[in-house]
Amino acid sequence: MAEELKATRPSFKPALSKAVTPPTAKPEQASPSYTWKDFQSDQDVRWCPGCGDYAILKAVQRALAEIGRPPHEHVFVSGIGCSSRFPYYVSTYGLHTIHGRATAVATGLKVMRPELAVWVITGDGDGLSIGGNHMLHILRRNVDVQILLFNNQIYGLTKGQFSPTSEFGKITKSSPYGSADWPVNPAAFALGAGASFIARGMDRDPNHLVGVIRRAYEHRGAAFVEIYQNCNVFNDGAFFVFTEKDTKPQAALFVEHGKPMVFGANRDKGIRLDGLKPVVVDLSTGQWSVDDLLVHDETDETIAFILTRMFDDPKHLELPRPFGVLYAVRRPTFEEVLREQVERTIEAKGPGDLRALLFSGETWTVV
Ligand SMILES: Cc1ncc(C[n+]2csc(CCOP(=O)(O)OP(=O)(O)O)c2C)c(N)n1
Ligand code: SF4
Repeated sequence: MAEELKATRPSFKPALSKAVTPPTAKPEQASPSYTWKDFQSDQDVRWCPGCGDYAILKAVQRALAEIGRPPHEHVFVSGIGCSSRFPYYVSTYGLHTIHGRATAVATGLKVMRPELAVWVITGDGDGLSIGGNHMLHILRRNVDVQILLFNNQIYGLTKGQFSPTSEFGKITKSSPYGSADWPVNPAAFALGAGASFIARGMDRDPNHLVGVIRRAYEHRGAAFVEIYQNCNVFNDGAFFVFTEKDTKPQAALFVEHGKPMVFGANRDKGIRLDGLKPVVVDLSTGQWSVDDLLVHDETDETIAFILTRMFDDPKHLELPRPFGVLYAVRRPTFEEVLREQVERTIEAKGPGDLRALLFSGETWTVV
């Protein structure tokens, strides 16, 4: 397998001078025909029956089949949590690392092996609590890695303590009188951290999720995908208002680049801007038409700000919750910048000599 990896390693030539206008997408892959089963491992899946993780696993396997790269060119890196068991269940390379540190390991891997597709699988606890600091840095550095954050608003693996995304007042075993924490808004956090790609999907809409995962893969740079995942054991129904048939049309807004923001059971509602404030308008009264609505532009940071801030309490929704690609812009990746810097320095100063460097100053012998 190691030989196969070496054989597929292309020469890496970053073109930084074109950093402002290069394509946002990765080059097309030759697409041998894979099915999702080619990405299924022989391991017993140890999630609780009914866990939303199963649907996400299947959606990722379907997306990998559509992407068409051979399994040995993908690496899944995870931290700790139920969701972080993921690398065992995909037949690709994988690393099950330590709590909150998948992003740090993935950064090192991508810098050294930029030709590999590197994925991070993390939970809301793993990625935003103990790993929040590392998440900030992978996003601002724009390492070309796909980050799939499974948000179930709870610690699943450790049996139901509140997490950084749990709602204010959440009663759990570790917050018997209600959590006093204001929750992290993951998409807004990603935008604030300087992410170049932000999207949201849900376990219960796998077709949409496959599309979002593919878009994340095609993006060059850190792609942050928040996925609503039902933990049916410790936090059942946390997202049902957005995912279930009867409430989803009113509660979820599916955004598409270049399209007006329409939602509702009969596509009879829309989002209009009042100054910079998004408001819901009724398209059935004749007062407003589709032409009055906000048109989604993935590259517009102000629109991204508005969309990520549409984060009402699900019990008292005024605005729908947006799903899809909220933001996508191209800027140089960390590994491109680093590699160009190394190449330029080697050109100017020669390849360097680590031993000579280590012995270049004063040295001591410790006895
Ligand atoms: C250093 C360290 N601190 C705490 C833990 C305990 N721990 C394991 S998983 C986890 C949180 C998991 O929650 P989340 O990331 O939301 O994943 P889920 O299990 O819900 O998928 C915690 C606190 C640990 N394993 N290591
Ligand atoms: S505890 Fe929750 S998140 Fe973990 S496997 Fe069970 S249902 Fe899934």
